[in-house]
Amino acid sequence: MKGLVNVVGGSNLAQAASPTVMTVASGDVKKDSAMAAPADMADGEIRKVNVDNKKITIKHGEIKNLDMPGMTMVFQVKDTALLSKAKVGEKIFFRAEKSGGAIVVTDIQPGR
Ligand SMILES: [Cu+2]
Repeated sequence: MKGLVNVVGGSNLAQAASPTVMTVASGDVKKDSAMAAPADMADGEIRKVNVDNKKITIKHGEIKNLDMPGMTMVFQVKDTALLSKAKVGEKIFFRAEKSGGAIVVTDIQPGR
């Protein structure tokens, strides 16, 4: 037989095509530059900051993980440090979670 060309030279494809699995790492999205809101974060605008009481008032959009429509409301914050950089009027992305019957903001990122 003539004309048969062996093109199966190796198995490089297997390596080149190894899929990148997208995982949502909860708790550490800080390093991502925020071109868009991370899937588990809501957008909002800071209306009031109360460092002494660890509270923040946010006019927020839909919070999908809490099944909450947009509104203006007061949140507890997990850590006062989150408030140190918070400014009234600032657009943010934030993460809110239910914790012991309260809704607690666990992360705040600069928004657009
Ligand atoms: Cu709300």
